[in-house]
Amino acid sequence: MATTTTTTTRSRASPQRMLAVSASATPKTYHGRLDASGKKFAVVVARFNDLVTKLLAEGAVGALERHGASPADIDVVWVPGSFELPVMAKTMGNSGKYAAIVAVGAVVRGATTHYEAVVSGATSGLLSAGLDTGVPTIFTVLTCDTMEQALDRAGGKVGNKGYEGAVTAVEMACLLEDLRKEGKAQ
Ligand code: INI
Repeated sequence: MATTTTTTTRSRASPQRMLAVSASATPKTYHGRLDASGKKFAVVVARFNDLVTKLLAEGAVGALERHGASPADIDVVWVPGSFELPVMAKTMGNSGKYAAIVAVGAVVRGATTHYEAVVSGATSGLLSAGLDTGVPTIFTVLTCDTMEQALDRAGGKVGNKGYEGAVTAVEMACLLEDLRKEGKAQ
């Protein structure tokens, strides 16, 4: 059987040698821990459709506490409607006090003629708030056709999106904390 010893005779920078080096290295992989202890969170909630948003906010606070946040480290701030969520999230994010912000609202198509305006304002506004502040700003705004669909997602048969949003907030806060410790995020 033919054998080869070519790797020992190639120059140090040969593609084969580089392949061998990179094959032995492993990428450093980061996953957000789910540890909310010692971090401060804000839950900004729209009062419009508060039958739904109260349940979402309760789910969010429950998730933060379940993952170790102290109740004293959770601020719940009520604003009139989902359209007002971005400005509050942005200004609170800019305070530098919060590890993450959960923005909670419920926009129901049947309840408004300006559904699209409210949804697009909340969506792009919350995205900008997170990007501008660098504080994870979690989009927990239900956009539903009916109140029944909204209630299904606020502790009903489709779970509680407030709870899920808060878990996302904890994951992002932990990821950023870990990356910042290593100088890999600002
Ligand atoms: N705000 C909501 O959060 N959900 C809605 O369904 C809604 N509807 O139906 O109009 C709504 N409107 C109010 C809006 O968010 C503002 O508070 C208002 O336009 C004043 O800026």
